[in-house]
Amino acid sequence: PLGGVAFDLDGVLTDTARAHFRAWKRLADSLGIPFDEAANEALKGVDRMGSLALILGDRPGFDAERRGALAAGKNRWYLEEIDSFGPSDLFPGAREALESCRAAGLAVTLASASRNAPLLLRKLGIEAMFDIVVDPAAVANGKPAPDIFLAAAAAVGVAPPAMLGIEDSAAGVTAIHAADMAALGIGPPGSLPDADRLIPSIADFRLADYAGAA
Ligand code: B16
Ligand code: MG
Repeated sequence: PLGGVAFDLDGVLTDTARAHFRAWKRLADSLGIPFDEAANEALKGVDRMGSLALILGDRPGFDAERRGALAAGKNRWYLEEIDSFGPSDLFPGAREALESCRAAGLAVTLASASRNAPLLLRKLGIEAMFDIVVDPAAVANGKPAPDIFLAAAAAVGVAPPAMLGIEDSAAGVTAIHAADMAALGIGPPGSLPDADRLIPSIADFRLADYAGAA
């Protein structure tokens, strides 16, 4: 039976995937590097420095110091994007999904690669709904490595095969499976082919569909 759920944040509970895209696009434009929504798919779920590395590719002239400055600049633009965020920026059904898991007695965890996740949870007004929020700075390897999902399971004492991971990114689905959890994908039909099940949005989440649940 299901013992816990590991939620991704960006693109699952709120539409920050757009905000991240716009901030990366601004950075790429400033460097004259082509970047579009298709290229952005590969960045979803990937941490800040890893995303920057994907954008820069093998272009020369970007040492660690310059990369740090570029990443900091992107984050300032991203913070501008989410400055006005509040509870109304939760995706429809996000709060209900969290509530249904809590009501069923499941461990509710957050497995977001974002270092801005605690700030965003406060803005969205859902920080109290999580039993634990994994600190991405404390795990060795980012998605698609399983570390953040394994850390979520360990923190609540649930065996990974009894966890359901929910993700909007290919890197995240790979990470969930590498952690030996079931993967629920959020995205349009045809996206995330490796997910065990795909629903268009968190509003379509029905806990009973994943049980042996609770
Ligand atoms: P930050 P998630 C990820 O969050 C985003 O999908 C990804 O686009 C972003 O680069 C990453 O967080 C790091 O975010 O720059 O705020 O630390 O999808 O894992 O919730
Ligand atoms: Mg995501």
